Amino acid sequence: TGILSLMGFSWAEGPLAESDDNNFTKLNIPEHHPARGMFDTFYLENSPLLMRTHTSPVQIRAMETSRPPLRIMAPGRVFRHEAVDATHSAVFHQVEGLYIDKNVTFADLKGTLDVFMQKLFGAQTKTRFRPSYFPFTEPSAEVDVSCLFCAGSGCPICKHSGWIELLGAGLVHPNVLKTVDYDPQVWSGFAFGVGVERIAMLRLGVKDIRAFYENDMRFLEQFDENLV
Ligand code: 2U9
Repeated sequence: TGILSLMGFSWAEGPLAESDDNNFTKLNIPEHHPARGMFDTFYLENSPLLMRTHTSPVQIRAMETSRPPLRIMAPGRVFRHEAVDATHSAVFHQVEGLYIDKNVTFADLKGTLDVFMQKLFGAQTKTRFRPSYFPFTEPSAEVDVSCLFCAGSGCPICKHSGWIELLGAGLVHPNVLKTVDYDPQVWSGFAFGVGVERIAMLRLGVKDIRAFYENDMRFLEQFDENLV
């Protein structure tokens, strides 16, 4: 978040229990749409709310309460009802970024993520964008970074591909802009998301995401707090 803040993104937060509207419908994921299956959602009992599956509702709230241009990051805890293993936790953290202005293009997204990743992992870091699908972005991409352990030449950590999958990103879908009353003919934007534990595991060499949540002080105390 320090890097994003230097790049002009301001910090935004929101509630962990969210409305279906803010978590799904306004992000171009209508009720009964199969894309809802991408997110394994915890629904609350005796309440219409759900546990947010991403921090995107924070940006929806920000867009509803301010006029563009907008440049915000949304760091925070998210919830997915899924099987827990070494690389999956039902509770984890994301940082999402959102930039809305006139004439924002995919080139702006690529430049921003290039610099973000270079400042995070080192100046030699390269990015690779692969086509993907998210309901709230069009076009959408999965973003790989060159392997920080072998600099792209191939090693067990990148499974000899030279690349590590790290981010999701894309241009904000016109339907999302319309929902918050931003004219898609005037405004465009990009958004991206990244898992915080995933970055920490790569940088610190942690092999099991569950270690972050077991509160073993011997594990927690071994890290320099300025690194994460
Ligand atoms: C608005 C519009 C669009 C945020 C985005 C992703 C792609 C993404 C994953 C990365 C790893 C979640 O933690 S993870 O599993 N995120 O792939 N997130 S675009 O798009 C937005 C957000 C807000 C209003």
